[in-house]
Amino acid sequence: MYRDQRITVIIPCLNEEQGVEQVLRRMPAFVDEVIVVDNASTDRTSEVARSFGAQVIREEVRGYGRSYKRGFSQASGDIIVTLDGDQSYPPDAISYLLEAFLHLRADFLNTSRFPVRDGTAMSLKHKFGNLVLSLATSLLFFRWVRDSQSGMWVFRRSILKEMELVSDGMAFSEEIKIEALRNRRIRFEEISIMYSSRLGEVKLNPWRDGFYNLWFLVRKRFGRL
Ligand SMILES: Nc1nc2c(ncn2[C@@H]2O[C@H](COP(=O)(O)OP(=O)(O)O)[C@@H](O)[C@H]2O)c(=O)[nH]1
Ligand SMILES: [Mg+2]
Repeated sequence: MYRDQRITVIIPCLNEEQGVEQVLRRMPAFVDEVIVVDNASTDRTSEVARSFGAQVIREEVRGYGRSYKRGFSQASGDIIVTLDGDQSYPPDAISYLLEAFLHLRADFLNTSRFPVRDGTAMSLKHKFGNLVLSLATSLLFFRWVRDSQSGMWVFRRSILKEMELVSDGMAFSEEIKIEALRNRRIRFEEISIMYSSRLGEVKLNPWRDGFYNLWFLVRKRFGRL
């Protein structure tokens, strides 16, 4: 519990046996429920996650968005916090994020990885792709978003029923933010975090996912989704 709110953390994992251990080791004690969605990993992700006390759900169909939707359906907390299973997002920032979330009376708090301070955390190509996608999101939806691709968010579970989340893939990250920021009943805020280099292998395919996400933004904006 954090200030009388029940906290659920959801971590989607595709072959993250190294990273998930470090993420779970650093999980604050006030977190009530940790759900690891194992996206049909072929390594020991599930065993490792279970041994560190997480509840593991296995999602057989691959996809980042698909894993999250599966995780949301199992969550019981008042507030949901998300992060990758690769140790790139800081579990020790959760208390600071919750404090900001409650203080700002936000319903959806996005985190921004920018400016990236750790020189090894993100390649120039990734920085450029993220800049283009965040700029496109801001222009298309008339709202300044610094990091439309960040994987760490804090939100009230109750707002999920107001959202129409169609993406099963990497575009899910921008989609959930768009659903939050264009809904007048949802208060959207953004705050900086420290982003570090991941453990294990990168799952993102920068060109394919980057262009797809840009195309997804346009379709989302002009009513095809
Ligand atoms: N790309 C991808 N990531 C997945 C999938 N299922 C779960 N994930 C997890 O989603 C997170 C994001 O992927 P990652 O490679 O870190 O992407 P990046 O953070 O955008 O560079 C990681 O924790 C992955 O293990 C999937 O089907 N595809
Ligand atoms: Mg990652």
